[in-house]
Amino acid sequence: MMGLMGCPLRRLALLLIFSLTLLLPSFSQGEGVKGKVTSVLRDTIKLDIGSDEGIQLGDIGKVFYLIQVGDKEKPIFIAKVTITQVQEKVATARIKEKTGEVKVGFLVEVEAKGGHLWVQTEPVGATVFINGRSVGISPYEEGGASPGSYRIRIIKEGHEAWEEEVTVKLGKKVEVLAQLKKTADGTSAVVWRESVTGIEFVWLHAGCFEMGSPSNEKGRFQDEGPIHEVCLDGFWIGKHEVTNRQYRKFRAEHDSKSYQGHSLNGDDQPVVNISWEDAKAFAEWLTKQYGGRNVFRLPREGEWEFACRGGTKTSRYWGDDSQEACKHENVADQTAKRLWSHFIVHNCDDSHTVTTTVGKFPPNPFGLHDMLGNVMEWCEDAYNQDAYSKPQQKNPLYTEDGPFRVSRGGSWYYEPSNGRCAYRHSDFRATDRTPGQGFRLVMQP
Ligand SMILES: [Ca+2]
Ligand SMILES: [Ca+2]
Repeated sequence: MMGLMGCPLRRLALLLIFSLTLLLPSFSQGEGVKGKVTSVLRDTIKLDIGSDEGIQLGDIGKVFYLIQVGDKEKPIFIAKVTITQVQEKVATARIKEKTGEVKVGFLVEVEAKGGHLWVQTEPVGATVFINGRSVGISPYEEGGASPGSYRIRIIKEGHEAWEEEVTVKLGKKVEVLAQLKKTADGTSAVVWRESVTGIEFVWLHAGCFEMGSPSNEKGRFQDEGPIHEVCLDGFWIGKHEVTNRQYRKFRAEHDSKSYQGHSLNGDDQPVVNISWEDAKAFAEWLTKQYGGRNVFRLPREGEWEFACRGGTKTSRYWGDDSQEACKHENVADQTAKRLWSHFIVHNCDDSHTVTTTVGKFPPNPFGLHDMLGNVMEWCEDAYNQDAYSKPQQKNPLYTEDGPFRVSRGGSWYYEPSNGRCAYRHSDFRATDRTPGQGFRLVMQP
């Protein structure tokens, strides 16, 4: 875990009585007078503190607000400064923002208005996110952080993601040390396991890809073109399809049922017989469990296809030949055909009749399992067959009114043409529940 250390909170309140007699003849220095501004040179000022209560070594990097003259309601200047050097009684500060002209004279008040956040990691060189925004590479320092709570998440390839919520207080230094654990399987994927349901999320870096399929792709449908470039911000996506066990943390009574006597309801089988609305409700519920600090939702079509391809350009993340599918995914196969002769199947045998335990088949290049096969996965988008003729390049989402929602990736139930990364299933309404339909979640950074 981490170490959280803070210096003793010390509020500096010093008084400046510069021009005191002119402005406030009746004002007395009082206890707060601690020193003076001894020089001002462009954006650098020197503060002669002259007291043990003055600015100390530990204040380097901190941000303070200086308010000149005794009347706080009508100060001559207010400057936001960062302490850059402390030598015995004299501190040097850099002016960051100011109102009015900073002058040499007695200090009215020096007040710490910010805190100091210092994020260190072992090993260094990890990406630091603060409140969902990537802020830099560790070690990372932020002087003058506004008081409040900060959600810090740290990721580094080959290591488990790390996160903690810290509170920055006025004038206090918060030091965060994240000791990153190497991933157990030695892969380079960054995985974060959320604790309410146990879903594991894999971090996908921002990137661009060619969305859609070429006109000569076998089994292709018209709505998969034209191919167009899509660029995405980084996001987290479920390593697996959501399982019955995970879904039942939300709705304990949920029953995924069975298909012709074959159970779909095992704890580690993917949840099915849930509508798009059910999947959305699960995401909203999980978001609420984190008080909104982590936001979960369905993948957008573009995110889903980017995740499925894993950097590949073939129709499947493992190649093109549908007869090879049974080594890589749970598809409609010869096992199913023997029971249900009307199935249109892949010409191979994966030995699973219906859904199987998630993660039984090898991952794609991004470390994601069952992106193709097992269950078809709901996406956030409304289905629009012409979506690609008016493409959105950045983080696309199609939300037009209409009853149908996109689902992706084929399943144990569907013919080979459906089991391609570019395939867009259009038949299901937001309220439909079927035995081949499940989902995985995305978590926003
Ligand atoms: Ca199968
Ligand atoms: Ca799937």
